[in-house]
Amino acid sequence: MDDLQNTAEKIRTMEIRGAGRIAVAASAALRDHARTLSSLSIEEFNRRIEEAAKTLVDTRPTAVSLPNAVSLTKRHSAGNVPDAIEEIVKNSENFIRNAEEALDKIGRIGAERIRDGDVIMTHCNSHAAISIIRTAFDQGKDISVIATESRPRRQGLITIRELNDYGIPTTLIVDSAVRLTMKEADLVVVGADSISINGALINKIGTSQLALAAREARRNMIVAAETYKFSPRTLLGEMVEIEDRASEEVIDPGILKELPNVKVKNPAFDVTPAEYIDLIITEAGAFPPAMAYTIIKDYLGLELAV
Ligand code: RI2
Repeated sequence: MDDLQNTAEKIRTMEIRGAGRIAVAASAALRDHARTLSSLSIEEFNRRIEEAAKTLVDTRPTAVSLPNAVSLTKRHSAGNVPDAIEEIVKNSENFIRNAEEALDKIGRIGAERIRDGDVIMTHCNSHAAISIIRTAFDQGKDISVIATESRPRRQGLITIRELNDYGIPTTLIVDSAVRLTMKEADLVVVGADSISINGALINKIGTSQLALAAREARRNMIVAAETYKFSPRTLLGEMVEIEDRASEEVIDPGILKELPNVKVKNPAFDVTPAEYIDLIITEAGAFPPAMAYTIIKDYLGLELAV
């Protein structure tokens, strides 16, 4: 297996996961792949780059960070291969640097919303959400976190480990305890896999139940999302596809075999309507979800939609 296929496989199996991490890994894989194609004609080079881009994008369908990263990395205007490689390498370096800086900026901007004494509920494992929590903690705010387990892959266990290592007091709950526990939280901070033109959030399955419970308990629902997690394709009316994953993630295949009348449904993401979201923290500032169109237009460029 070559390096590109290897990265694609790691994204597909979720060895590399998290909307931001898969975007950075895909951009780096495309950059390295481009470097191996230096002996080709420009036509063949372009064809192979398109092929590689498709291999990466096809690994997981929901997080728009992946196609956005690949599109921003692969575009070049060169008429020869050395210049094309140079442009692609530069694109990738820019993308990866901006992605890293975005996480810090989101942390700083988001921490403004966290008050001393706040209890923050979070879901799954989001580097952007954790950046906010960690920055608030580093500022000396006395905060604590309620983290969901996030079945079926239990990424909540990654979150509690990270928070523990930073020294942030954390309580783990099962996903079904969200509503009961919401009254103990002051606000919710989650990440994003995609944000559509109408400001809807597509994030780990169960996010919308946090949003419902937060609304009911009158708690703020805050989303931490780099601008490259906004979906230009939704401008054209395209829906964000919700990834259905294998039943083995939910139940032991041996047990399922004994139950011929049972099937398993394992959607990996859900949609939280814009009305349930109070604020989206990006590296460019804090926006209400109604500003999604402007963010796509100003920070991504409308040409990514086609
Ligand atoms: P960051 C993850 O998806 C979670 O849904 C998380 O909220 C989102 O990506 C954003 O994560 P998965 O890859 O980019 O675990 O903020 O399916 O790390």
